[in-house]
Amino acid sequence: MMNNHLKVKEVINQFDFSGELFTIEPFGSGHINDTYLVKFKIKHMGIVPVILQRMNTKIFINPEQLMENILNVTAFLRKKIIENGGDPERETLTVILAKDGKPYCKDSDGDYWRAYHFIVGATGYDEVRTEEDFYQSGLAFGKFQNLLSDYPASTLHETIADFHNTKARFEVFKTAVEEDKMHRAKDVQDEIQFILQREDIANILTEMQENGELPLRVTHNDTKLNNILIDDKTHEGICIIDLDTVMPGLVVNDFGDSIRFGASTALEDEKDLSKVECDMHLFEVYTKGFLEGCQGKLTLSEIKALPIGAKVMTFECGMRFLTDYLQGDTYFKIQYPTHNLVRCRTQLKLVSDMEKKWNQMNEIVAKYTN
Ligand code: ADP
Ligand code: GN1
Ligand code: MG
Repeated sequence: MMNNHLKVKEVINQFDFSGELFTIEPFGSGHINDTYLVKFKIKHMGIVPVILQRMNTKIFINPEQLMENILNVTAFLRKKIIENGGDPERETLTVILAKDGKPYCKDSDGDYWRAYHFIVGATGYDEVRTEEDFYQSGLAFGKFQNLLSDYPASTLHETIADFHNTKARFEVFKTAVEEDKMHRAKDVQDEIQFILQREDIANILTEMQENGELPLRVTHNDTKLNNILIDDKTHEGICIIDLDTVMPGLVVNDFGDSIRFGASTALEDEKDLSKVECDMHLFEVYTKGFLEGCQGKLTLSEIKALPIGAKVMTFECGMRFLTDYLQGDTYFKIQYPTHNLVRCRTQLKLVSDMEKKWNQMNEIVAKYTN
C-alpha cells in the first residue's frame, strides 16, 4: 500500500492540483482499475476531493484511444445535460487534464493514470438498499441509453474486442478448461458441466444480432449498480460512471447486466448460495424504470428480449469468472484465492433460478410491451 501511495504522490505532480495534499485512500469496489480518493486542502476552498485511477492496461490495451472515447462521450453528454437543464458537474464525469494537456499521464513504471472530479454527495452501492434506488438506477441507465441514441457510433474505439460476444467467450472458456493451467478443473467439474451444457445461451444473442432482430446501439456495457452514483439526498441515479466500455452493443445486455447484479438477493461474492436468488419484484421494478428511461426508443423485439439479456449476461459473467479462475486469476481483482470461483457460483445459481422463473420473467416484461 505504501508503495501505491508513493506512486499516487508521484503522479499528482503531473496534474495542476494547486493545494496541499491532505489524504490518499483506496476507493470503491471496482474489479478492474485501481481507484483512489485523493483530497487536497486548497486556500479559501477547503478540502477538494479528486478521483485518481491507475488504468488497467493489461485489459484496456489502448488507454489513449479509451480516453479519447471518454472525452468525446462526456462532452456529448455534457451538452445534452445542459440543454435539459441539468448540472453537468454532477451528472457526468469530468476529466481533469494533466499539465501537458493530455487526459492521462504516465508514471515511472509506464502505467497510465487519469483524474476525475469527485462527485460529492452521491454513492455507488454494491447491493440494492431500497427498491426505489433500483428503480432510479433503471431510469438513469435507460436515460443514458436515450441520451446516447444519436451519438456517432462509428467514432468510438472498441476498447475491448468482443467484450460481450458471449459466443466467442464460450470458446475461450472451453480452451481454458482444456489447458487447465492451474490444475483446477478437476475440482470444479459441476460448474464446468453447467456451462458446457448451455452453449445455446452463449449463442442466442449473437444470432439475434446477426439476423437483424436486435440492432447495435451505443451502450454502456458494464451497468452494474456500483457504476451509477445515487444522490444521497434525492436518491436519484445522478451519474453513470465507469465509461471505459461505452461501445456499440446490444441494449438487452445493458439491461441484463444490471439485473444479474442488482436483482440478486445477495452480493456477487456471497458464499452461501441459499441466499442467492433473482428477485422477481426487483426484476419488475428495474424493467419499469429502464423502459421509462428509454422513452419508447426500443423496438418490440428488444423489449421482448430483455429476459434473454438478463440470462445471457449472468451466464457470461459466471463463465468469465470461471475462465479467470482456471487461468490463474489474471483478469478480475481478487481478495482471496477462490474469489473468482465464489463469484462464478453466485452467477450460475442465478442462471438456474432464472431458468425456473423464465415464464414469470417473460410475463413481467409482457406487461410493458404496449
Ligand atoms: P472499475 O473499472 O475498477 O470498476 P470505476 O471507474 O467503476 O472502476 O471506479 C471504481 C469506484 O470508484 C466506483 O464504483 C465508484 O464508487 C468510485 N468512483 C469512480 N469515479 C468516481 C467519481 N468521479 N466520483 C465519485 N466516485 C467515483
Ligand atoms: C468488471 O469494472 P467493474 O468492476 O465495474 C467488468 C465487468 C463485469 C464485472 C463483474 C471491463 O466491472 O464486465 O461484469 O466486473 N469490467 C470489465 O462484477 O471487464
Ligand atoms: Mg466500476
